[in-house]
Amino acid sequence: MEQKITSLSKEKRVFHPKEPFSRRAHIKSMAQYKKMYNESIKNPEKFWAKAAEELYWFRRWKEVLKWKPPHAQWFVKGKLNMSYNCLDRHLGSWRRNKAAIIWEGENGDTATWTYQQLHSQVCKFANVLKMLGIQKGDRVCIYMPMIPEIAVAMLACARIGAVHSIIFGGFSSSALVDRINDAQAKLVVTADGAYRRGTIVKLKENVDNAMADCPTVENVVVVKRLEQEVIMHYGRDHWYDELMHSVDDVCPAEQLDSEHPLYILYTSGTTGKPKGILHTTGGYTVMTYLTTKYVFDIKEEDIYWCTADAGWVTGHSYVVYGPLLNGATTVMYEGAPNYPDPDRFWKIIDKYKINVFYTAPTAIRAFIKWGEEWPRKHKLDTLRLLGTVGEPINPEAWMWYYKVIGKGKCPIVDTWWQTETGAIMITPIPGATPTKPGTVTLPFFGIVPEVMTKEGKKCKVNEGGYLVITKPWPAMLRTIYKDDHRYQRQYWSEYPGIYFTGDGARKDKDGYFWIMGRVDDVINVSGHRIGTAEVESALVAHAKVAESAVVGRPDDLKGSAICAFVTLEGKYAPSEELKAELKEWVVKQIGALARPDEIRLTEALPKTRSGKIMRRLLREIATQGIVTGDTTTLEDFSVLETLRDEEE
Ligand code: 7RM
Repeated sequence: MEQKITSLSKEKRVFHPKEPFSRRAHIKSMAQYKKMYNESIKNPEKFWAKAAEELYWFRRWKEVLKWKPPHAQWFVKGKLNMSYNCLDRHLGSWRRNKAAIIWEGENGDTATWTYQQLHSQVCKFANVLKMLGIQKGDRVCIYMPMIPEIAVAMLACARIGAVHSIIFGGFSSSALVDRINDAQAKLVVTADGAYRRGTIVKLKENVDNAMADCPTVENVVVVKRLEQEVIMHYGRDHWYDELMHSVDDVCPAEQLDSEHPLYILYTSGTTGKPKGILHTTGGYTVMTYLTTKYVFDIKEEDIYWCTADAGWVTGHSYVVYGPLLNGATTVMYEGAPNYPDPDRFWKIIDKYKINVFYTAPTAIRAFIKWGEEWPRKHKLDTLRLLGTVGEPINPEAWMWYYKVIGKGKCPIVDTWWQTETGAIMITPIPGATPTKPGTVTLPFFGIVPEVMTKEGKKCKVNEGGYLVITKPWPAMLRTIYKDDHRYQRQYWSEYPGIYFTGDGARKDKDGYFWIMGRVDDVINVSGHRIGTAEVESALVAHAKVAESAVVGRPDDLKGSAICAFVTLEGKYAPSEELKAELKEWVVKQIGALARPDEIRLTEALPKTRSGKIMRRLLREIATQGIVTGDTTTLEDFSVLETLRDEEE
C-alpha cells in the first residue's frame, strides 16, 4: 500500500521581512541565516559550545556531546544552575532593577517584579523547600494558577536541584493522583484557588481530594491567591506566606551536573498512561536561551508576552526559562482571553506596550470568530513581532493575524516543536526568513529535520511523509521517566538512531517544512493518505467557517470517509445548503479526493488545555456515536454533550 501522505495545499503567498525590522534584528538576512545554519550543522558541537559560553558555568564541560543512540549527554561534566543563569547572572548589572515579570490577574490585580526581587523570593522559597526536607533530586509537584509564585516555585526547585513536575491547573484530582504517584513527589505547591472566566477554580480542594491516594506527599504549600476559606490539614499543609517569613533570602545555587534532571512534564500519549517527559539542565538551558534570543529577536528594552500556561511546555520554555535567561521582561496573565470581554488580550497589549507576542492558532481562530471589532478598538502599535505555536496554523488564520493584529508590519514566527524537543526546532528567523502562510519554514541552527517515507527514504519535494530529526539536539528529552523502554519504542524504533516526531510533513521546493498534522490522524481515502491540516485549512478559508476538525470514519468502499466537524463564525446559521456548499468549496480549493462525505456543524470542538483539537474523540463520535477513550486532558466536558446532542 502507498505510504506517502498526499499533499493538496496550493498556498503561494510569500512575505519578506521588512527592511527596518531586519536592520535591527540579531540575524539580518537570509545569507546570514544560511551561513550560520551551514556552520552549525557542519560542526554542531562547536556551534552549541559557543552558545553555552554566553551563560554561566561553575565548571566548564569536558565534552559537548556524548551520543549513544538513543541516549544523549550534553556538556558532559559541566556544572551549572538554571536559576543562577536566570537570576544571579543579571544581578551584577543594571538589569537587577529591570522588570523580570509583569503580571496581571484576571480580576485586574497587577504586580511587577524586578530581577532583584524575584531573586530574593526564589532564594527564600528554596530555603523553604529545604526546611521542608526537599533535597537535590526530589520531585516537587506544582499545581498553581498563572501567578508569579509559579515561576518562584520553578526557579526555587531548579536552584536546589529538586525536579519540578507542573500539573496544569485545569486538571482534576484524578489526573493529579496519576502524575504525583508516577513522579513519587514529596511535596506539592498549590494555591487556595485561581480565577478563570470570572469563576473560581478550587485548586486546594482538588489537591485535598488527591491526597488520600498520594502516599509519597509529605507537605503541601499553599499560596493565598483568593479570599477563599480552605481547609488546612494540620501538619501537612502550610501557608506560603508564613513559611516565607521564617527564612532568609540567602541561598547559594547548587552546582549541578549538566545532566542533572530539571523537570518532568507529563504529556498524554494517544493511548495509555501519561508519559513523564524528562528534561535535564545543561542542554535545555543553552537551547531555550538561544532560541528565545534568535526566534523572538529579544532586545533589551522589549516587553515580551507568551500567553501559554506554565502547565504547558511552552510556559516552561518561553514564559519562564527562555526569557529570564535572556534578561528579558516577561508578561504573565492569569486568566481567559475573553474575560470580561473578547478584547482582554488586546487591552493587555496596549496597557503594557507589548512588543513581542506569542500565542496559539486555537486562540487566533477564537479571535476571528469573536469578530474584528474587538482588536480594532485597540492601537496594538507597539507590536513588532508575532509568534504562533501548538498546531498547524491555517493560512486564513495566519493572514488575519498578520493583517488585523500585526497591521501588515510584524513578521510572524510559526514555531514547530514539542514537549519532547524542549525548545523550538523549525521556525522562521524573523529578520531573515521570508514566510508563507501555513509553513513553519526552516530548521533552527544545529537542527537537522527530514521528511521520510515509511521505508526510511527521503521524500521528494512536496511528497508528504514522516517528520523526523536526524541528529541529537541539546534540549531533547532524555527519557520517559522510569520507562526507558517506552522512550525507545515511542521515539526511536521507527527509524534506528533517528527521532520520530509523530507528525506528518512535506518539504517544498525552497526546503520549507509544512506540518500536515499528527500521523495518527491521517485519513486513508481510497488508498490516498490525507493529512488533516490541509483539509481543515481549506474549510477555514471559507468566509463562514471559524474552525474545523477533520477525521476519518471507516467506509467499506473507500477505506475511510472524511467527516468534517465545523464551527461557524458568529453570525451564520447552520443549514443543509451550507453543508453542501462547504463540500463543494473543499473540492474547489484542493480537489475531489478531499471532498468531505459528511459535514457536522457544531458549536465547539473538543480540545486539550493547550488548545489542541482532540481528533481522537471526534473519530470515536463519527464512528461509534460515543466517546469511550481517555478524556482526562479534555478542557471542557460539556463539548462532548453538545456533540452528542447535535447528532440527534
Ligand atoms: C510546543 C507544543 C507538540 C505537537 C507537535 C505538532 C503540534 C506544535 C506546531 C505544531 C504545526 C506548529 N508542544 N505543533 N507546534 N504543528 N505547526 N507550529 O505544542 O508537546 O504540546 O505538542 O503540536 O503536532 O508534534 S506539545
